Amino acid sequence: MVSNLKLSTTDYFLSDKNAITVADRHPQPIFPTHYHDFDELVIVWRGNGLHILNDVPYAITCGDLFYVNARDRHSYESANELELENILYCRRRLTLSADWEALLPGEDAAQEQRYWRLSTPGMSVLRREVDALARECMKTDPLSVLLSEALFLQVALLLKRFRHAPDSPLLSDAEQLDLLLMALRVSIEQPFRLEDFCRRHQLNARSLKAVFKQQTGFGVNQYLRQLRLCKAMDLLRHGQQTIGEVAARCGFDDSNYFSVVFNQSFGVSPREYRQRFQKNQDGKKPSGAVDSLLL
Ligand code: RM4
Ligand code: NI
Repeated sequence: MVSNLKLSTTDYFLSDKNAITVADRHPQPIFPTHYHDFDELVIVWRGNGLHILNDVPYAITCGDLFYVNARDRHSYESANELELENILYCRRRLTLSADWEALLPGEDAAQEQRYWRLSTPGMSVLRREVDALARECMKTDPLSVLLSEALFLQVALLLKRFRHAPDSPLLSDAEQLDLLLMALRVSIEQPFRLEDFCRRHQLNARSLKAVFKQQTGFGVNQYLRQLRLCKAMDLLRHGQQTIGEVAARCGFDDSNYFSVVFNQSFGVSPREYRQRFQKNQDGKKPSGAVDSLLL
């Protein structure tokens, strides 16, 4: 069934000079199939719904980005607390010289060029920029019209910076680092293989290693060893486990090897280390700390 509902520029734009208008849809209700004589960018902030674009269904939620062209047909068939921003724009009114075609996939673009994902840090940057654009679009004087266009150009560029194809988890260096640091913390007890981790998250091991070294000053295994030894120190200071148990809790399956590594790092054996911190049987005070990590 072909829908003939057409939305017109005259109903949505402030004047015939304004090239952009920001329509917030907080919430976006269900909306029948339609097309427009303007183009629109859709940024989904929260909630979920079913978006049908050119007969292709998309289960949408926060971080989804659509480039909808004037002649594309789309509808919102269901909506649950769906909140989105519609940035409506009129290509023929854009006056700044920029490669708009490359920035905003046009009529000839493939369907895959119309749907992207935004990273979370990208979303927070964009919220601010879209708000500024929304305010500027509310005015009709020539300066504001031009400034709206400049802000729109900025939004279009930022979308390109922060978007990624839906099936590629393009995480920033900082996000990759956070993910790895978290994974290492929960791997104190179990073996950790960077290659497996990278395969699971589709990351490049070589570049992640370089970022890790640059930001922490450690190699990944060196850092993991320090986490494990720290945990061992804590257990030896405060716990009652045997040395074998401590070794196992810190990811060493061989307690002799654990003792060698511990000794190399602190110059004392785990047993001696414990004695320095825990009261002797006869109630004597502990004799003092070995603090410096000789890593
Ligand atoms: C509707 C819906 C449509 C958009 C119009 C302007 O609520 O979001 O997609 O074209 O607003
Ligand atoms: Ni629309």
